[in-house]
Amino acid sequence: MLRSGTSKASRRNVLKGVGMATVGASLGASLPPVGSALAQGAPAAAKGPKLLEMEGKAKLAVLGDKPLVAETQAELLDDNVTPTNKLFIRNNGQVPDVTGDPKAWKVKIDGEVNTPLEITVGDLMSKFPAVTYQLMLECGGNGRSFFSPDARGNQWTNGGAGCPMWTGVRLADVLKSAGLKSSAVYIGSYGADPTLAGDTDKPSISRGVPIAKAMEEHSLIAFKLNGQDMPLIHGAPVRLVIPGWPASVSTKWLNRIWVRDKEHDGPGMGGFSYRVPKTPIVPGSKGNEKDMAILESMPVRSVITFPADGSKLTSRKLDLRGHAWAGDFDIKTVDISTDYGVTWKPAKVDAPANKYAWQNFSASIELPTTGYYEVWAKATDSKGVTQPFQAANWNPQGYGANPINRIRVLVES
Ligand SMILES: Nc1nc2c(c(=O)[nH]1)N[C@H]1C(S)=C(S)[C@@H](COP(=O)(O)O)O[C@H]1N2
Ligand SMILES: [Mo]
Repeated sequence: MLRSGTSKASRRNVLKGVGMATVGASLGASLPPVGSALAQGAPAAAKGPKLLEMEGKAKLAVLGDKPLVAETQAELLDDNVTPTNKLFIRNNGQVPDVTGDPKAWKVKIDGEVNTPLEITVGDLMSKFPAVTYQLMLECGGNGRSFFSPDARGNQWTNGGAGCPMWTGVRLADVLKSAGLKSSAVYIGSYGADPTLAGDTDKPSISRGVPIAKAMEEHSLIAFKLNGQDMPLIHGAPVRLVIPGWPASVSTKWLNRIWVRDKEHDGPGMGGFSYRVPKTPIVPGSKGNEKDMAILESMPVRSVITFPADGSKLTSRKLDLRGHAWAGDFDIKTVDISTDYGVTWKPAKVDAPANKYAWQNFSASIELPTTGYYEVWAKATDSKGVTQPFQAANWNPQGYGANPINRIRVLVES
């Protein structure tokens, strides 16, 4: 059977209101799901996903309990700067015990360096200049639910992403102070989180990036999130933030950076993990590990954050907005269609706050009649790469699904 690449969650969706300006009340859960094979709202379905109950966090959609994984519903991604309470959560193991003076926490820098260091957070803060940037954090599996057939893993819609403010020191400054040997080609990083089974002597995940990426000015050892001390769930007291690439390289609870003379080989670096096929494979097939390449830059993506999927509108005039981003690259254009992709109109796209920040887009559209519409958004990056109509380049663990974004609205007369 041929299936569309819509999210499983969205098929359960029904129209719902968000109670704002031109947006009326909910149509209610009594209506059958609207026939929108391609719509892809956040999984706020009739029954709905389990919602996160955690102090300091919004009611994010829980994708998994053990380990804890929660995504941000599209309408909760509306802020220009993602508030801490709305930032998605992705753990691979357990949350470590982080007690005692955060400034005494140690990060080891070893491997291909002239002077191995064991540096405290206090020294990191006092010896290196602090910088603050708005940086994308996006799970490598973001969009996975749009793959058909299903790919293994957490069924993210578009909410495994956020763009908060991060403060920290440049990873480059720290690596330079240890002195990189000419043999240094890659870093592998480690956090203090025990595995799901509770092991503390092996990492739950340990990924890394080539030295060139680590040395970029936006690659940080971060100690603040939105101006506050790093929350425990997001990696206290310090974490890596290496924007543009799968967030699995942004190690939380950072306690070691191993400078390598070859590609890092920790858990999460081999097999089908964070890898995509070099040449497209048959969807649903096993694939061959040898034909996979490490996913580096994340792909181009757009998300309409207002109105919410399933909104009931009281006017044909719709002021919509959202964000678009493209890994290591900028967004060139975002186009909007209200006729299933037959015609497109350009949205207004703002410049990013800094490199690696998402870009806001907005559009004022006039829907031709009352009734049911899908509103589609399609971003194109600075290389001219655009979002496909369906999740493309299927792969066993489901990375890089970035189909055009679709929401449903109903305009009442
Ligand atoms: N130590 C450690 N770091 C980690 C992880 C983890 O499980 N352990 N998960 C990674 C993955 S897969 C993602 S998507 C991001 C999620 O960061 P967040 O929970 O702060 O949103 O953290 C990354 N860093
Ligand atoms: Mo992730």
